[in-house]
Amino acid sequence: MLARRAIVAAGTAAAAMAATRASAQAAGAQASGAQAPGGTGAPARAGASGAQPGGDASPRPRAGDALLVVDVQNDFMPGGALAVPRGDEVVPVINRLAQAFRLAVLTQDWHVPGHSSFASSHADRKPFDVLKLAYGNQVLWPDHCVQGTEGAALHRDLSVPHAQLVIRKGYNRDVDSYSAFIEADRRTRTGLDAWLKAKGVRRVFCCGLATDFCVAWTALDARRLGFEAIVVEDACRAIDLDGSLARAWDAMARAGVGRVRAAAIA
Ligand code: VGL
Ligand code: ZN
Repeated sequence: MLARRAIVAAGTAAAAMAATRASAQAAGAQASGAQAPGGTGAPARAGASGAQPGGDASPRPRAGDALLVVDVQNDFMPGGALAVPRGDEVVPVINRLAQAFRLAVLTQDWHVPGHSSFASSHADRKPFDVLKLAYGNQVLWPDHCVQGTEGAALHRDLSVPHAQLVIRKGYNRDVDSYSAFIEADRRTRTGLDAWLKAKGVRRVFCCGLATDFCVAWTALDARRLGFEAIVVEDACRAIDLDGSLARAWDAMARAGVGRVRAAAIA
């Protein structure tokens, strides 16, 4: 069932192929060994770890807040190409939550065919192997979220009609991007940081799929870039293999990422 591999440097684990129950992926470690949530490599320090800078700690949405809805896409749903267990359960929670936010951003994992994060793009490799690419270790996934496909589409019941921005990421063939802010090369920006700052956003609430990959990387980068960040835990679902979820939460706690339940917000 689980393909488990020792990974150098970053707590890479395995993702749950729900459909096939085949296996899995790593612990929120991203491609580069540099800073995985809970990775064993030397994590880059988040910009301001520890206390939330400024502001009160209330999770009630206020001016300067935005909701980031990460990768609520068909391929991450049960039966999808890279299924997250119970991933569909986040949809009604997010729909309700989103109504409490004036600013909302959606993200989509948005890979070109033949993307370097796909096992199928490499000879003699299979999903959940780890391969060293130019920027570091990359977990190899089943093909997923290919641009324009049904698998890359947002879940049909996701309802955030007032979302002002959709950030698509992972479209550079040779660079993956779990984070909605910075690609796996740890240099290329998606533009989300500047957009949020132009809108006066100081605090982001993160939800979606998967807690221990794209949500965690997004929240950690938000901290690195100077935002307060809070993950809405019951509006996320995880891959959670080999303790990857616990490691992700640990990394987020150390970086000053808050954690709340949706009921505390709306
Ligand atoms: C994700 C693995 C590969 C995610 C995206 O959205 O968490 N995980 N691509
Ligand atoms: Zn992907």
